[in-house]
Amino acid sequence: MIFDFDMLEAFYKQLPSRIAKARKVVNKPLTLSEKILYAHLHGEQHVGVFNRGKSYVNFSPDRVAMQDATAQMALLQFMSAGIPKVRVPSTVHCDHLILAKDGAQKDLSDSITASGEVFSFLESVSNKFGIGFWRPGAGIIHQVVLENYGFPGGMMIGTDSHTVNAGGLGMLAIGVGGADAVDVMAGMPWELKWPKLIGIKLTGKLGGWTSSKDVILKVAGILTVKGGTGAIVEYFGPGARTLSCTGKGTICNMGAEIGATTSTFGYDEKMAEYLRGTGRKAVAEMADKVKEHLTGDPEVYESPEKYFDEVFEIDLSTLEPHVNGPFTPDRAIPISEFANEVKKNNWPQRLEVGLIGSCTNSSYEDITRSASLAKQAVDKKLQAKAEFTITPGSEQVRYTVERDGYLDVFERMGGVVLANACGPCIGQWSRHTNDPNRANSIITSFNRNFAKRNDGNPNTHAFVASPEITTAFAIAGDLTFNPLTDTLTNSEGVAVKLDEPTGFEFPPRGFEVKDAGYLAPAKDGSNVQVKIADNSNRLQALSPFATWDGRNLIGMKLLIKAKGKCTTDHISMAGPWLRFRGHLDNIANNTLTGALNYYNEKTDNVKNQLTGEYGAVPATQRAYKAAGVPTIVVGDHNYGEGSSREHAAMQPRHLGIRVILVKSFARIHETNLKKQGMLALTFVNEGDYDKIQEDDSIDITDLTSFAPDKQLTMVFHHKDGSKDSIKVNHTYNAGQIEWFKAGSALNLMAKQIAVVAGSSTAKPAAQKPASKVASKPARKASAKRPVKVAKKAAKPVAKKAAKKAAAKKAVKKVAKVAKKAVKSVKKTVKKATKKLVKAVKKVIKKAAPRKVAPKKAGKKKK
Ligand code: MIC
Ligand code: SF4
Repeated sequence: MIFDFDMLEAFYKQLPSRIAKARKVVNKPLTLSEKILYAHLHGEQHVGVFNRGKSYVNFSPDRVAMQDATAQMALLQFMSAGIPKVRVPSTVHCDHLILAKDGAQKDLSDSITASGEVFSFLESVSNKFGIGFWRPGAGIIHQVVLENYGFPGGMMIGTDSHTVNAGGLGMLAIGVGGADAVDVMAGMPWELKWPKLIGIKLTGKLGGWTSSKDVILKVAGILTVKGGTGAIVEYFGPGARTLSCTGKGTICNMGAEIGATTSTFGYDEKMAEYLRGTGRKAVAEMADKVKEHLTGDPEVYESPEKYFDEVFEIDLSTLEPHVNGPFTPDRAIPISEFANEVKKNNWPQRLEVGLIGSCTNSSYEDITRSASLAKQAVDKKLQAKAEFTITPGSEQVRYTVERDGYLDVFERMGGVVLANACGPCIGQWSRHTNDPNRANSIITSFNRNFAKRNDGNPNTHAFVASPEITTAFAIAGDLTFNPLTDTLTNSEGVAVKLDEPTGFEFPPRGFEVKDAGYLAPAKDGSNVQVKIADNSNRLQALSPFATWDGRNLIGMKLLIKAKGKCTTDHISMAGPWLRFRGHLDNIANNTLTGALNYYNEKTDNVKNQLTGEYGAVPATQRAYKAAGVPTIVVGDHNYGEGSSREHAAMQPRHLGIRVILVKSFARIHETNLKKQGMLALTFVNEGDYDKIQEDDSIDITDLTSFAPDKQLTMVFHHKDGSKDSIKVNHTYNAGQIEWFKAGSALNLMAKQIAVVAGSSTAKPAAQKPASKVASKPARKASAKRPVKVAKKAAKPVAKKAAKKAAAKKAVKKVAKVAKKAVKSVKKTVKKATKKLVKAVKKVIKKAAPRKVAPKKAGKKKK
């Protein structure tokens, strides 16, 4: 099935002319990323030469995707914007709220019971507002998007950082917070800083044990967790064309771990093959017709250093499999050095669990290559020494691999097949362990491995590798095993070696699925009721955040100075807390509980300056809030790295924290803070981080002149009476400063919508003279036209009346005709008034600061 075909057709039709227009302005060869960016400029955005890393530019993405854990907040915000239907194709996917415990079927039904309230909320909101709904069990958002919605050259946003997965189909797919999704669903422009461009040239061809995952594991090692910040990574070169479409998806997916805005590949035969293989032959045909616009210009790839800000080259033929970790995804270790590293660092050598799947690595290719190892284990009489789990990415993949016998192979090796969902990847894992703090090792084919992420245990050493390497390690149960060179002893005491994995990019018998798990929304959702129970502890309607009072911030207390890594998992932990993602006040009770307090090196233990006592972060902050004392959080580099979850910005806002001051921010988190009306500031001199003391009172003394490109001044008043005054940077543009002033971007949007709706739904002519609000020309035209028409209609009536003046009958007739004429005049006047009201509405809409252009879902309008 092809969704939103009209939108796709219109997009490919207009693509050549849009790119031609950009070429005229830019006047140099274009990268693929630039082509897609220019092709998606918002209708009111001028086409210019934009400054990479500096210019804020408005775009019109083609679609929006939301997963259950972030969709709750996104949709609660959308509901309060007062718009009847989404204006671009949008979907919701239920995948994060499914707890992995006993295996697919039981886990799924238990989770539906446990989170039923949230799933039915999401289902009814989707139904009401025209959003496609993918039920629990349908699959992980990014796999479902790749299989159904991704299209070469497209631009989409999603409320999940791994939305970038769709780069595997040549899209620019970008992870955002819910408030950004609300903008796009409301038909408003979506703002992004024009990104920098990193080019990665791939040569050679993968072979043996190496897979696509190793490309991104290697890249993560090169660029580190912040090396991609503010940049698009564009892969090209002969090696790129040898990678399967889903393999490309894997590479783009884990690009979130280097902080990249997104990653992408040029359209090629592998993508066309994937489109055809997933029932979208017509999309491949449309893309084929404009294929020169769906990849970078030849000149760019011939001399990439002239067109990209940074260029790297990786030879796939010599690339080794890698294992990254523990605790950070950018600690990249080639397999040949891994055993030594394990010993040298004293990491727990025994592997307890191997987990394959997740949105990153759960394609047919991944599963069949891993299954080839599982089959060898069974055939060679090896039983897996570690626990082993498999999470298929979608019901389509699960159904097909089951049909083709692969799940059975895993089970024979001792593996447990989990539901098609995020499960252990996001800490939704009821791990079978008796000590939740025991040091131990696990290895996954997922993408993140921050402390506590998978099982809540801070001493779990989580490593990330390809599904093949993960499977081999699960069989061996030992991290010093190198599957490329070492042997294992089987149940008969014979030393056996695993052969290189083999698999299929596509199912030889094609994909199949009985029920993919999709629910289309109602055509007219106006009568659909969305209910939130008053006493719900899972869902809570949002109240608007307070507007700025126009004054400087004086006397703020330091809530916490976070030391080292402070990811969104540290700010708003997932796992068991996922259940409160729709209830701001409840989830606020986990705020910053994972952050390390600089002063005592403890987590969730900070000084309350009002009492001098130490306590949990959320409780301390609530005490400040109750006392009406504003607070500030100070942090290190890449603050807010990781997830797109806007809870990490909304919770501090809800609890009364006013400022986040750090050495640097991760992109999505910085935007989320701005959107929620917080002040996101960075040190001009990083060394000033050391000047802040635990008992400080802190002021911002020039907030009243908050302006773009103008530093702010902060004063730290220390306990001993001394003080430090420092300068801090911000990246707010004029529009974003308005968000701050209004209390949040949503407040501003609601205000603008109310202005438009308030004026345009005002009663026409009779009750409120339209002429009062209409522009001058409209008023003139409308005033004259009815009179003219009335005169015209009355003329013949007067003639007839004069001729038959003698006859009573005639008089009667005249009266009748005259009456008719008057009626017709009245009708004409009514029509004219209607027209006038329409014109007035148009005028009001134009006059509103931000246009809310009606856009039909499924149709792209530029
Ligand atoms: C993740 O991988 O961390 C998540 C869970 O998918 C998040 C979204 C979330 O926090 O809900 C992400 O990557 O954006
Ligand atoms: Fe789900 Fe994990 Fe992918 Fe996030 S990274 S979307 S939690 S599978």
